[in-house]
Amino acid sequence: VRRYDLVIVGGGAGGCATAHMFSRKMGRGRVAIIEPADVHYYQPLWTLVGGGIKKIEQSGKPMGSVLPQGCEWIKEKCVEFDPDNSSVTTESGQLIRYQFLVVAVGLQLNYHLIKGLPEAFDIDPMLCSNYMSKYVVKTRPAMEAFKEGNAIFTFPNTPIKCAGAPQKIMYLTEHYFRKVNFRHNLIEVRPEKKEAIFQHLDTLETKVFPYEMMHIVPPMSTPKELWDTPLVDSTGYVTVNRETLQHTKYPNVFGIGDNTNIPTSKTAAAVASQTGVLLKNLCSVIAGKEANIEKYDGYTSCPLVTAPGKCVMAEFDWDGQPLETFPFDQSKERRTMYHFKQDIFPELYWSLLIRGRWHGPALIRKALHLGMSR
Ligand code: FAD
Ligand code: UQ1
Repeated sequence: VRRYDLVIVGGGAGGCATAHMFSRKMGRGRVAIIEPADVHYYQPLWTLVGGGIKKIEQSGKPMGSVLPQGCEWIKEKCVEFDPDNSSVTTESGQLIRYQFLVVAVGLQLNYHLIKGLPEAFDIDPMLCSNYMSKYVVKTRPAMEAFKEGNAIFTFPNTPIKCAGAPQKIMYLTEHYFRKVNFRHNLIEVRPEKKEAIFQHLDTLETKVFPYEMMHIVPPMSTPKELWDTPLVDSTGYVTVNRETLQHTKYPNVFGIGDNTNIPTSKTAAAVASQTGVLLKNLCSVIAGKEANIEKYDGYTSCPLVTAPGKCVMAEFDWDGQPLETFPFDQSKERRTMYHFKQDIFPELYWSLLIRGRWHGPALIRKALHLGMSR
């Protein structure tokens, strides 16, 4: 049995930032991170990889090079959560005990819930999806090979990460774009006939659409290892206090990022703001005090790339109220905002966010609004 003061499950945006913040504070050997992946991807770049503007290699770094040195990396999947005994178990059966736990396993992509997938991706070059490294590289070639017919862009019937991404790729394929059918859920792909079967969410009627190309956004859920644990609600999301990030039943457990039930749009920008809150509140709990030092305000953001070189920077909270950083009209398409998306955010992500040193733009927003903003 291994024991750590703090165990973090998941080494994506939220988990990696948490590992850095707390191994700095707690010292060498006290923090462990459980993460099976070899590569850490900056997923927001995939919109531009799909659009043919960046290369897939530019979106990833070896996991070992981004996780902190002072933290123990357990390169495995976590398969059991036992919060009543403050322990987790890895795939090889290692039991790991903790005093404090941070859950940051992100979202699972459920392509398999669409009949014919994922196999159809290997059969038809005109099927693509910006949500996975293996399929995002198919998007640009599909656009180029597209001649005429229907280009279909799907949006699933579940919460998803970066809800703006399905439309960004549609804008980037804009001239081929014909017609949008809302409330239609993709349930089957027949690559041999180039047919997509959709079900209407209200009438449950099914409709067959011929497609020439199709960008698929899969249904998403939390990773299955979390289901049926006491950490999650009936929909599988980790139940945390939306302001403090502390678990609602287990005070020594916190959650961050896409896998939580915080009612805000799931983005890395949201994760950045949450890291600052997690740092203060978990430190307070470790010191034997309450988790009420800082409150998350629901900040999230989605740079909507509308064309190469153009971007609308949408920033809002969990009520959909704008929380804009810059003192100009952000609802306009701007080249400067595109520059943030393409060049500044990737840099900010690798050099600060995943090292726990970028807690979102709140301070900049307040300064630029002369203290008049929330
Ligand atoms: P992730 O970063 O997904 O990390 C989860 C980690 O948990 C992974 O490393 C995974 O291997 C690991 N894991 C999973 N299961 C287990 C397990 N059982 N045991 C151990 N480890 C496990 N955000 C923005 O802010 N702006 C954007 O423009 C933007 N665009 C996007 C475009 C696309 C195409 C995509 C896919 C995402 C985009 N996002 C964007 C969203 C952003 O990438 C996510 O919100 C962010 O990565 C969430 O961080 P996370 O730590 O919660 O999860
Ligand atoms: C952000 O902080 C961030 O993290 C580096 C992103 O990358 C994933 C973003 O896409 C956005 C929009 C932000 C928010 C920051 C500003 C300055 C608008």
